Amino acid sequence: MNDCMNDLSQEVVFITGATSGFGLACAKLFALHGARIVAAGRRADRLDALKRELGDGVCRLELDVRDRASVEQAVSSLPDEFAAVTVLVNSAGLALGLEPAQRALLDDWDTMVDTNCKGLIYCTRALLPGMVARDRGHIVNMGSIAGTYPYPGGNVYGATKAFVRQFSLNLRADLLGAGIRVTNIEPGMAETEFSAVRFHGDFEKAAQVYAGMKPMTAEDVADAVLWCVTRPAHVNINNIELMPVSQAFGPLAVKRSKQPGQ
Ligand code: NDP
Ligand code: 8X3
Repeated sequence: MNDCMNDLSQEVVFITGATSGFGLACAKLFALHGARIVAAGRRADRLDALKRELGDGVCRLELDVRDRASVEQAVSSLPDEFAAVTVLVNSAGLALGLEPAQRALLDDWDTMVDTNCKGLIYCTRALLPGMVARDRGHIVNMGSIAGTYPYPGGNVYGATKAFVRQFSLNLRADLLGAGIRVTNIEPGMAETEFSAVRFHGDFEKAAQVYAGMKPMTAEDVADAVLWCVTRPAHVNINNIELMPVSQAFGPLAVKRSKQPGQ
């Protein structure tokens, strides 16, 4: 990192999920601080809009992170000025459904594992050798409080985020001495397209999730990512857990029976 901690003009930041929510907010914030951005996502129109807004400092990458060959090809054919990626923000991800495990759709479970776990490791594995060769890099993974605290219907989504937390810690173990930092960000409720995606496009149901409370914004989370990346180079933020003030913990659930002892 530069002497002037918020001058990111030497950074190339590869962001997955840059078409919406946290990834989009990170793209705008890091660009504001002078970084070059590789913006990855599936929706071409969103990438075009971002490119129009941020200009030549953005390399648009139409990419499905679940497609391992495409990830490898995209990373190996980045234009010269974007090829030496210094920061990877793995934000692409999703929750699908809130049904109990016995009623959840297996296709939804597949999609969450393929995106949140496999997509994240494909991008990480593709970019790590370059970072190690240059002895410089920072991987920021988007976990979730759902990876730590269970809740009904969180089943596979929460499990994918527990994977992200442990993978992040294990990366640190492997990368000791390599000058690469790894951070896991664990947000609670933030209003993005997350709930609309979770409820398969039911916007009314999605809006109810945030009714009568003040969720975090994508910008709040991007601010935490920027803070981690702009710490002095010898400091690694392992984990950040952040929640809206209006979200907290409940007691453990107990099933009670009218017949004592059952
Ligand atoms: P959004 O739905 O707003 O953004 C999700 C992003 O992921 C989109 O840019 C989408 O792009 C991208 N994405 C999804 N699937 C793929 C894929 N197969 N290939 C490439 N990109 C993909 O949600 P958030 O910004 O809220 O979520 C970002 C991350 O943060 C996720 O990992 C989520 O689990 C996590 N999170 C969210 C919280 C919240 O309350 N919002 C809280 C805690 C964690 P496109 O569709 O264009 O491909
Ligand atoms: C999403 C956060 O609280 O909706 O990862 O599970 S929460």
